Amino acid sequence: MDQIHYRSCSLCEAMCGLQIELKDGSIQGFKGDPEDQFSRGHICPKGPELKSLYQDPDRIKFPQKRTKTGWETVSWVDALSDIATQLVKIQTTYGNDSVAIYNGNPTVHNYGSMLLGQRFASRLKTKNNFSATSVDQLPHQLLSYLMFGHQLLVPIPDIDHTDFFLILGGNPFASNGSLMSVPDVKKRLKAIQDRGGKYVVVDPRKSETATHADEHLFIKPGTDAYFLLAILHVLFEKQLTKPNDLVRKEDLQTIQTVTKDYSPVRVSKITGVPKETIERIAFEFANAPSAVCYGRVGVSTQEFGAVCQWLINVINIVTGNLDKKGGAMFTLPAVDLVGEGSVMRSSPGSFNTYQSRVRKLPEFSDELPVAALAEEILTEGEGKIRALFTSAGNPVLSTPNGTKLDKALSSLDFMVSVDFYLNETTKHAHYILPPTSALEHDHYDLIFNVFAVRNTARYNQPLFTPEPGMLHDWEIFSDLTKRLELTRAGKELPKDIIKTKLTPASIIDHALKSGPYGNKGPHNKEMSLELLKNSPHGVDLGPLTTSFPERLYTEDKRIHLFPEILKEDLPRLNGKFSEWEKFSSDKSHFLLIGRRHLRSNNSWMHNLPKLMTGKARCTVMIHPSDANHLGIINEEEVIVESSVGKIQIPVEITEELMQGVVSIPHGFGHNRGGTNQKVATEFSGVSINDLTDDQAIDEFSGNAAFSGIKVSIRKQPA
Ligand SMILES: Nc1nc2c(c(=O)[nH]1)N[C@H]1C(S)=C(S)[C@@H](COP(=O)(O)OP(=O)(O)OC[C@H]3O[C@@H](n4cnc5c(=O)[nH]c(N)nc54)[C@H](O)[C@@H]3O)O[C@H]1N2
Ligand SMILES: Nc1nc2c(c(=O)[nH]1)N[C@H]1C(S)=C(S)[C@@H](COP(=O)(O)OP(=O)(O)OC[C@H]3O[C@@H](n4cnc5c(=O)[nH]c(N)nc54)[C@H](O)[C@@H]3O)O[C@H]1N2
Ligand code: SF4
Ligand SMILES: [Mo]
Repeated sequence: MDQIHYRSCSLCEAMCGLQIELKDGSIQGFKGDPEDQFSRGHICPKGPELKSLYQDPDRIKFPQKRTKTGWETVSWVDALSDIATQLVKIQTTYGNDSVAIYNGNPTVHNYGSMLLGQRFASRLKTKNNFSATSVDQLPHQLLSYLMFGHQLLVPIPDIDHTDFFLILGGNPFASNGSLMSVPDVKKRLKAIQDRGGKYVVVDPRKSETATHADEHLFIKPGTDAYFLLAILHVLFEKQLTKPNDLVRKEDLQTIQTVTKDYSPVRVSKITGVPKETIERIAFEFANAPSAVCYGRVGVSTQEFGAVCQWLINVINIVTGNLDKKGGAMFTLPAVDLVGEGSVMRSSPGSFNTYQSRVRKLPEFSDELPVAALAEEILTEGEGKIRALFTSAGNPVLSTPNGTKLDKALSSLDFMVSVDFYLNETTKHAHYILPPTSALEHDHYDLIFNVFAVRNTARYNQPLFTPEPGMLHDWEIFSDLTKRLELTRAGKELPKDIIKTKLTPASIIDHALKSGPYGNKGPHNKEMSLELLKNSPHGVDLGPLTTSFPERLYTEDKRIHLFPEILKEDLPRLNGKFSEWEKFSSDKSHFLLIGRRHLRSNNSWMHNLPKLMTGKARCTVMIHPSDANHLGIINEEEVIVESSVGKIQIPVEITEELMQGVVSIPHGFGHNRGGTNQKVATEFSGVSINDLTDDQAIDEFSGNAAFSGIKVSIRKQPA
């Protein structure tokens, strides 16, 4: 029987609509859903591979227990009961913080895992709560919390209406956009040009996005904060700023004073961006009918990640482009995680209310920076982490100094991983609890609708029924939460999976109805789960609209243009500038940056054969003149060494790279043994995070600083 199934892809942030053709229950065709008004038929090569993921012979479906003789399949009830017992025992003996949690990136793409996983985490009551946030977008959320009063009030580029788009450290051609859910980004960027606008990319590499931009500016990795300060310097100097009633005059004056030191002349010397270019960009930005500055991974994960996000917000605000059509705007999603009074309002945030034990790194929103995880396991003393619970993450490959974490994980008393692969991280677990894959469960995008360039809502049912006895992420967490409570209370543990009435779908149904577009909400509209079930292509809720001051959640209802606490970071910023002034790139040291590829997804889609064809991807890119100087040729294997480790990797000579800079993608390194991902192992590559340093962080926010790691490159001994 022929049938068509519609769903939203959950692999990256773009939320493309998929149209899946079935014949007799098996997938015959996969394409973009042309009727999805948000993605308009767009799809990338990863979307169809949801099928390969579903069919992957290496995918684990039932609980695995590590024994002396290898992995053994065990029953859910035995596994879950033992886990609850062990966790309670360890916490009773060593305190709550002795059990740590790490949540990886796919958690935020899986609403069931998010909703019920958070409940489980809250029951564990541990301060040692880590996630991929602190190797990614932490600075954005921190600055939204400090400036606008809520960590999820993240300004989103109004790409469909802007006239001038300034992109720093983002490569949406490869990533399909981030903190800017934007399917079909190529067409949307092209449309800016077609309507007479322009987009400019600031990046140490002439990326795919930069290649198509109106202008690309090479910048020395890690110096973006100074570039942004110089832009502001010009804006103030040339009186190009616009008033904003929500901003305090004193803040504006203090910022103006700070920027005085960072003239384009001084800044050009350390960033590599010519003085005239900085001046011109500032003019063009300020004079465009609408403009937006946006910084992503390349500027979030650097030594001044927080300062960068602050300055980006300041530039948008003082040029009159915040909360304005064509500028940086805020979403109003159908499930509102931000609005006061919303049933699903998430915590506005918190900062530095406690610190990590060893290095005293700051907490953000009840989480500690993951760069501290390894040392918290390895450092003896009270409060040491003895057990770890990971879900949907692979921190051995994704966090700085993976080698150290690898070692740390092997020393744990107890570890549990919720994941369907035996990978570089989960191989250390005592239990692997596998959830269903995307096509086997329902989907609502709780998080990426908060970051989307249009307001939309979409709910899709599962395509396939899981094999009998498989569990969804949320079912695993739901049972385990209850089992933990029963164990603590000294009660007998049930011999069946503990089912509850509270399902992810029931939770969002309530939120949809009482949300901004629901019948119990402020505007009495029709939004509900039922409506979404009857709208397989999703519901378009229109373009982003202005929302301040109503949706501004600072206590005084004003924008905190210069958060008091951030002033403490200025001496460090000044100090580093002087260091940069002295820094001269000798030819033996390079600044290392990362990159993404359209057909990869962090560390975990390397086991899907169709995505691994083509040219080798895990290479070190280097400029021809640098390669020449080192006497190395294309495809030659070289040794790249940093202060923490060294790897061997083939060379890819390309003029895309700025001189003195080299680039290696993250997520590779499937050669560690003990895993079971046959395709990934065949294309193993090496891990850039065996070079990145867990001590290299943005000291203010605690976020990892991946951009601009100092490395040396040399030929292999003959
Ligand atoms: N295909 C694919 N898509 C993905 C992912 C994936 O792995 N593959 N991952 C997803 C995830 S988790 C995320 S967070 C997003 C990230 O989405 P993006 O932020 O768009 O990520 P990247 O493609 O890594 O782009 C980062 C860019 O920053 C540049 N860069 C590095 N250092 C610096 C610097 O110091 N200054 C400046 N100005 N630029 C710098 C790099 O050269 C690179 O071009 O992508 C998501 N989408
Ligand atoms: N050097 C360097 N390092 C980086 C980055 C960089 O740019 N440079 N980028 C960083 C960024 S932005 C991010 S987000 C992190 C990502 O880092 P992580 O989140 O730690 O790692 P992923 O590679 O995304 O691993 C995801 C894991 O989740 C599993 N998984 C997939 N779907 C599901 C699901 O539905 N449920 C469950 N339970 N498991 C699932 C996969 O099998 C895989 O094991 O990496 C960071 N690391
Ligand atoms: S761009 Fe992202 S959401 Fe769209 S099909 Fe590709 S992976 Fe899926
Ligand atoms: Mo990410």
